[in-house]
Amino acid sequence: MKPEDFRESIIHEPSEFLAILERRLKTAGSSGRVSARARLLEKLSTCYQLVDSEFSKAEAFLRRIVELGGFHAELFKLEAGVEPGEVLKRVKALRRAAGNIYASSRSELKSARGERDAREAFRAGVGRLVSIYKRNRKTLSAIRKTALEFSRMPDVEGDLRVIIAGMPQAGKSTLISRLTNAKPEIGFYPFTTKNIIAGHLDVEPYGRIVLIDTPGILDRPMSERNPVEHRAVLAVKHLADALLFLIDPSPGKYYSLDEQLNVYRTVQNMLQGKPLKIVLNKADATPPGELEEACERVRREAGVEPLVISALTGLNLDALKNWLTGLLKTGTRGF
Ligand SMILES: Nc1nc2c(ncn2[C@@H]2O[C@H](COP(=O)(O)OP(=O)(O)OP(=O)(O)O)[C@@H](O)[C@H]2O)c(=O)[nH]1
Ligand SMILES: [Mg+2]
Repeated sequence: MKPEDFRESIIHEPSEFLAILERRLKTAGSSGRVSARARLLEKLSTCYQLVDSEFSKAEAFLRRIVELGGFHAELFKLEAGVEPGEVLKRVKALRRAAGNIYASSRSELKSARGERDAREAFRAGVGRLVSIYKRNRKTLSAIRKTALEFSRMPDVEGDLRVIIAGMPQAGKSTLISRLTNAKPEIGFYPFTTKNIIAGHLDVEPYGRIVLIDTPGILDRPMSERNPVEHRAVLAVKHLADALLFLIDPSPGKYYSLDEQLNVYRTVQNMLQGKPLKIVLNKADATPPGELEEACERVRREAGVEPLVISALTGLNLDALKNWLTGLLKTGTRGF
C-alpha cells in the first residue's frame, strides 16, 4: 500500500463540502429545461450524488483501513477515537439512509400535484440529505484528517525496516539525517519530531534498508501517553523488523539513564524478540568516565553490549551500518 493511494479517498472538509453543495445547487437544473419539476429533480439528484460520492469515498477509505489493520487501523483509532470497523458500519448506514431519502423525495416530487407541492418535496429532500451529512460532520472530519495523514506518510517499503526509537532529544533525527537522504527537523526541545519520517539506505548488493525516525517516548504508563508518543509506539509495534534504541548519556541529557532504560524495557517488550541494538549517542559530548559508566549500566541492566556513537561527528557510524548490513544479509525480516 503506497501512501499516495490514499489520495483518491480524501473527502472534503465538511464546511468546504457544504459550500460546494450550495454552489452546485444554484447552478444545477438551469440548462435550458423548461419545466420547474424537471429543474427541481435535477437539483435534487445533484445534491444526492454529491453527498453519496463523499460517503462512498469515506466508505472505500475505511474499508481499506479495516483490511490493512495493524498500524493503519490503530492510527485511525488514535485520531478518530473509534475503531475503523465501527465507523465503516456507520458510514454504510448513512449512505443507505441518503439513498432512501433520495428515492422517496424523488417520487414525492414526481407525483406532486402543483409547483408548490413540488418545491415543498424538493426542499424537504435536500434538507434531510444535508442534515444527515451535517450531523456527521465530526466523523467525516476525522476521516478526512486520517486519510490526509496516511497520504502524506513516508513510503516504508524496503528490504529491512529499522525503527530509531528513544526518549525525546536522544539524537534520533540527527542520526537518520546522517545515515540517509531524510531531512527531518532537528531541534533542541523535546518532541521536535511529531510524525514518522523515513529515509533510505541502499546497501549494494543486498538491498534497501528503510530507517524510520520516530517521535520520542516518555517514561510513563501507556494510558498517559500523548498522540505523538503513540505514533512512535505504533511504529515499533507494527513496522519494525529491527530497532535502534538511542540513549543520551551526556551530562546535558534531558532524561536520566534510569528513565531512558525504563523506556528501553518498554520498547524491548513490544518488539517481541526482533533484533535490537542499544546505541549510546553523543559520545563527543560525554566524558570518557561517564561513557564507560553508562556502558556498564547497559551491560548490567539490559544484558547487551551497547554501541557508542556520535551522530553529530560521525563516530562509529560505520560500525552501525555494518550491524544493519549484517541484518540485511541474513534476511532478518520475519524473525
Ligand atoms: N553533542 C551532540 N549533540 C547531538 C548529537 N546528536 C544529536 N545532538 C543534538 O541533540 C539535540 C536533539 O537532536 P535531535 O536529533 O533533534 O533529537 P531527537 O531524538 O530527534 O529529538 P525529538 O525529535 O525531540 O525526539 C540537537 O540539539 C542535536 O544537535 C551528538 O551526537 N552529539
Ligand atoms: Mg526528532
